Amino acid sequence: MEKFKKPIYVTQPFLPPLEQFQGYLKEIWDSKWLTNQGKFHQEFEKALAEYLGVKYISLFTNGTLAIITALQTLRITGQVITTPFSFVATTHALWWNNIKPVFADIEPTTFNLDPEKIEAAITPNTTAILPVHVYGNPCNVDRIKEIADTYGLKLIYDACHTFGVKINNVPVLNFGDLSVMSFHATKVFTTFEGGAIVCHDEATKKRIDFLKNFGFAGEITVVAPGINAKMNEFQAALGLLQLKYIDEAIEKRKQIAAHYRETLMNVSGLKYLEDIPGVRHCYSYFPILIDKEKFGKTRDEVYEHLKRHNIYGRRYFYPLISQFPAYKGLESAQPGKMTVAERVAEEVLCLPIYPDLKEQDVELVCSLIKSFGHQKGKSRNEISNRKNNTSSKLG
Ligand code: T4K
Repeated sequence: MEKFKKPIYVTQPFLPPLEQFQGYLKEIWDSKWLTNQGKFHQEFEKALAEYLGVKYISLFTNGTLAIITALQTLRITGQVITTPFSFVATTHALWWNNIKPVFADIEPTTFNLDPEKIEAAITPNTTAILPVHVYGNPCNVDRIKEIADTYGLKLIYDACHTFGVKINNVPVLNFGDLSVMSFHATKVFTTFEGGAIVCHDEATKKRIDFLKNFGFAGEITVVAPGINAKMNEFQAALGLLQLKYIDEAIEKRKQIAAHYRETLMNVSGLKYLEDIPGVRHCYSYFPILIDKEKFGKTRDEVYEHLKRHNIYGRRYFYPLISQFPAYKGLESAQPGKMTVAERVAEEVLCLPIYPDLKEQDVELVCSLIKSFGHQKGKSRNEISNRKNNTSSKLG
């Protein structure tokens, strides 16, 4: 098959019309106010809280500094239970706070921390739980809250994949003591780089705001050894503008996910996640699991095959964080302890998904995958017949 002329990456940022951003740039230029709680920072913070349906939010320069600061905010020490199946930044944030990560296994259905494994990992030194809503799919928030309450543990969610996600109309960000977001270029909602912490009371927001600004509580008052993690005016201006387009962007992602699901349906050896009833998803990633026996090829073979055709899927999250040199010596990281996470990390491949991805590109990715395995699954004709006969999910 002919190699695509233009590479297709796992993601591509969704950007508003440049002319519209230029208006914001002009204002920044004229005011000469570039950062430190500027006009756009204040406006964006307010508008974002409203959009997300949360009471208090503090903007950050990126998600990693936001997780580090979230742990500082609650003065977390000792041991924290977390998932090995995430981007390294989740665990690195613990390391930067001199906290010992304790890894627990994930659920086979959502790839999120398994509540029962959390409970089994609790020791007298455990102070908090740091789960991740992986790929934007909500954790079992009720059961995890029950465990945190029972054992008196703090609960910080890494919600870096979750933008606008709701469970039965309740924002997922409202669960836990704090939730941390990322607005990196590869995320559903981007401010170039960026992040935020969501909290539930004014006093906590105040502490977060001090900590992200070197600990300053006034011109000459420093209340804590804070860091510099402030979002600047360029990021905030882009955020303000992005809010106008985000619903449209998520809707397009939803259509792409539906298209993948229809086209890859019934391919032996391939699995994908379904939407969870009652959940408003944001479709940040489209992971598939490849069972090498049933599919006839390994995940890495499929990954390389797509690469040869200029399609760059990603093996998020392989290797597991627990397999990196900084963490692999930990007792909880030993091979064989997290069998679900180990299997998922070997089988997962995230396929390209972003609002501007074309229908024919989705078809091509799928047909390259299907023709590579030893079972072809449904043909395109079968699929288009199905689309004509049923109400299409693509609308
Ligand atoms: N917690 C979780 C669960 C996270 O996933 C992340 C970040 C964090 C915490 C930390 O949040 P931040 O501090 O980053 O705000 C990317 C991102 O850098 C990282 O933000 C993200 N998770 C992670 C899952 O993915 P890489 O190294 O895979 O990105 P990169 O540069 O290879 O980009 C992937 C593809 O995206 C490229 O092949 C092309 C496309 N791309 C990328 C960039 C940067 C673009 O089209 N435009 C761009 O500007 O880590």
